[in-house]
Amino acid sequence: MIRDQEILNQLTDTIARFVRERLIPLEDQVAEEDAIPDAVIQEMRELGLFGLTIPEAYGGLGLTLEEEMLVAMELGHTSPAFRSVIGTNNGIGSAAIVFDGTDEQKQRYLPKYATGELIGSFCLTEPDVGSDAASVKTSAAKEGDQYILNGTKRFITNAPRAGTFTVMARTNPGEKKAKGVSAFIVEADSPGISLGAKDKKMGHAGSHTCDVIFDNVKVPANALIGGEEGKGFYTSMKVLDRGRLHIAAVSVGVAERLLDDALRYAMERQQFGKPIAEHQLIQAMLADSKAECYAAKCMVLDAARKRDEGENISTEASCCKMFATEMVGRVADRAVQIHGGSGYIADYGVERFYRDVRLFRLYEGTTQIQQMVIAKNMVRDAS
Ligand code: COS
Repeated sequence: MIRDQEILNQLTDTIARFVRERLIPLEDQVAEEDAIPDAVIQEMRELGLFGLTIPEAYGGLGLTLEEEMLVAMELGHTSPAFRSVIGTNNGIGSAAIVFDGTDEQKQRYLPKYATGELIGSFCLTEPDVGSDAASVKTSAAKEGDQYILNGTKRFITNAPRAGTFTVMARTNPGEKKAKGVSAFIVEADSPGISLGAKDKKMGHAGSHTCDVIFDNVKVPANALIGGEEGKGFYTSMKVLDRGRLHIAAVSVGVAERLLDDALRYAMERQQFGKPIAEHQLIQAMLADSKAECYAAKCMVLDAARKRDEGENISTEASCCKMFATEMVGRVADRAVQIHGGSGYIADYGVERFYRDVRLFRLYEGTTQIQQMVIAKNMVRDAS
């Protein structure tokens, strides 16, 4: 749903200009230094980028899902590390509170996420708990009017900058699966929290992940999201439904960028006496990429519109995540191929995107998990 096309156009135009004039020129520097300049983060705050999805009542822009998808596609036109900085506040780092938080939790945290004063991170994955997310081992034992958290969370995006963690922990040790898990909002300066070393990754330089270790961390009872035990896994699945669609939209944006770069190169590069864009085997790669990117874009916008109308889009979100992230993998591979030997050389930036997009098929649920979700829902709906 688009509430006001003109206002949305102003927002997407502003973001497109910011991406083109400010972020793209910094891509090499960010990759080299593995850091996003503080000045850029401050500009993101001023543009309201940390609060895109936070409801207007709490100081955000309250974008509908369709609007968010169009913004995510614009942000996809540059290195994914830039989007990662604002990604958790607009997605997995705030959504549990937006969807299921108490009024008090919303008042306390959402305005600060919206301004970017506070960075939110999402702690689900653990060393032994990846795809089988319902079996989290981190424990939250109730003692009087507080909970004591113990456990380690792994690959936590933005943890080194985080002010809060949404932590999925087991409140009922007798219940080994989903129903035993609760979600907590934990402030990063709570005694007993420590961070592991920054992970060395294949790509996404400038965006940091690390372990978050909880050692007898005491949190007040009102840190329980929604105030009810046993709801944490369900909350995290709702958070991921939305997050998966967002990753699909970013994948479309990155594919558009790669295709622009590949097309421009193919039109300039001459071989056998003419631009390689006039050779049919290059044209096939351009055309396949264009069609697949267009298909992913249509899927993402259709799923977003359905959710804006109140439909459950768990199946569609997984379809979009699976198709769009696999699509951008193929497009990145073809972009390298079209660039030939130059595609393998860092100066052109294509190899960096090739490494960056590999993550999209892994995080917020691997392609195989999306296949499981889709097929499981199909069987359930047909039963
Ligand atoms: N929305 C709301 N509820 C959901 C849901 C959704 N999208 N998906 C599942 N549920 C509910 C189910 O209805 C079920 O409810 P009941 O307990 O009332 O029966 C419960 O959650 C458990 O669901 P299910 O039986 O399907 O759970 P499984 O343990 O089989 O696993 C998957 C579900 C595999 C989908 C889940 O563990 C998953 O998404 N794994 C990947 C985790 C991931 O993406 N990690 C990335 C790191 S976070 S950045």
